[in-house]
Amino acid sequence: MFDNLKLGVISDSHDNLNMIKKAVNILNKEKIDFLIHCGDIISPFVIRVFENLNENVKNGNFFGVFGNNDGDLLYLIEKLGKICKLSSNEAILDLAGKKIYVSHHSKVIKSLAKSGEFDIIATGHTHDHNIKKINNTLVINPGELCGYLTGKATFVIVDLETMDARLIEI
Ligand SMILES: [Mn+2]
Repeated sequence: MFDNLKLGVISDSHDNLNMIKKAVNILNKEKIDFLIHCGDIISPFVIRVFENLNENVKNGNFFGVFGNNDGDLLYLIEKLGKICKLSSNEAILDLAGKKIYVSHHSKVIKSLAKSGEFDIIATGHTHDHNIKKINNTLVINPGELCGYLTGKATFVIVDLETMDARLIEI
């Protein structure tokens, strides 16, 4: 049986290696095909844990944008950049025929969703998870992987065929 393609969406991991490790284990078990990090990665040393992602994901299917707290851009690009395609403010992706917009934070998400240009819009920053549909656009904030502010470490897995988005709490 052929499995539908799956997209993992994570954000605001803020160096919590323990939670990143748990998330990577779940993402590997779920056999995700693509992974997006919506920013606030912080230290380049997180590569140690992210490099345990399934080969398929870390060989060209891991994407990220910088958040407002990402300071060491040089080493993030040098270290994490080995397995993650990093963009500065925003990324526009085409994954399995789905158009995806990624930004750590934006004030025009609603307008962008209403434009109908994207199938998925993924953001972070607020640390609060939120999954909603605006017309035909799936708007996702996976919440905080670090769990520091809300006490809940969360992320999202999207089935790219059914466009069903599942919130996972670690
Ligand atoms: Mn943050």
